[in-house]
Amino acid sequence: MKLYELAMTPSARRVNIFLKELGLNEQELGLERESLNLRAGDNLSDEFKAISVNGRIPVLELDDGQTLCESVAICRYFDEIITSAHSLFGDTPLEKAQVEMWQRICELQGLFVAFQAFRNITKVYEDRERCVEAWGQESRQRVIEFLPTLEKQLGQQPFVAGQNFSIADITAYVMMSFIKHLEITPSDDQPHLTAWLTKMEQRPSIIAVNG
Ligand SMILES: N[C@@H](CCC(=O)N[C@@H](CS)C(=O)NCC(=O)O)C(=O)O
Repeated sequence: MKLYELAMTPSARRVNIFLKELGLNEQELGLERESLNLRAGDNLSDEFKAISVNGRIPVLELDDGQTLCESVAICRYFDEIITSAHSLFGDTPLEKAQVEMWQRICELQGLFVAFQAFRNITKVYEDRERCVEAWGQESRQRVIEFLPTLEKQLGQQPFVAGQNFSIADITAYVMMSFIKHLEITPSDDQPHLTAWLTKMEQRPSIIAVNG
């Protein structure tokens, strides 16, 4: 198996934190890694596009040549092939639905909006997409306006999707660490979000990935 990635990017970080949480032995699993230089356009080549439907990293290439893109799909694959007492996608029917709900909320209203803000404000990928500064600024504002949703939830539950750490925490944490690049941090009236962030930064999986 080979994971195409760029370790510092948010989408690769989602997969890498997930893998650390699973605690699997990458050597035993035969997991190799290949790092791409995205800014130089390694992912724009015909060769890469042939293995990545969305043209982005991360991509997991299986031993039989089949490939998976989309970070959550890759996490789900690892979750299914590894035997563990608890799934980061939830265990009971209700927990699974709650994790799915919060995962989608954090992704659709948080992380992807932050991506739009960063890409359109910094124009980092203007060699490959049209950038709209005003859309970037609007997206940045929408991220700020999403944080109270997390603050409210974390005031009622220890983790984003409820009582247990889940993939929703990984998505929310990756978003919170990424938005520092947009000069967004929790405000003084968001103590639960701040405390949860500190708790996340103490998790061995996150310490390992943050290096
Ligand atoms: N929804 C995708 C997003 C993947 C994505 O946006 N990857 C970025 C790095 S975080 C990328 O490859 N960017 C290069 C480009 O846009 O050309 C996922 O979760 O895997």
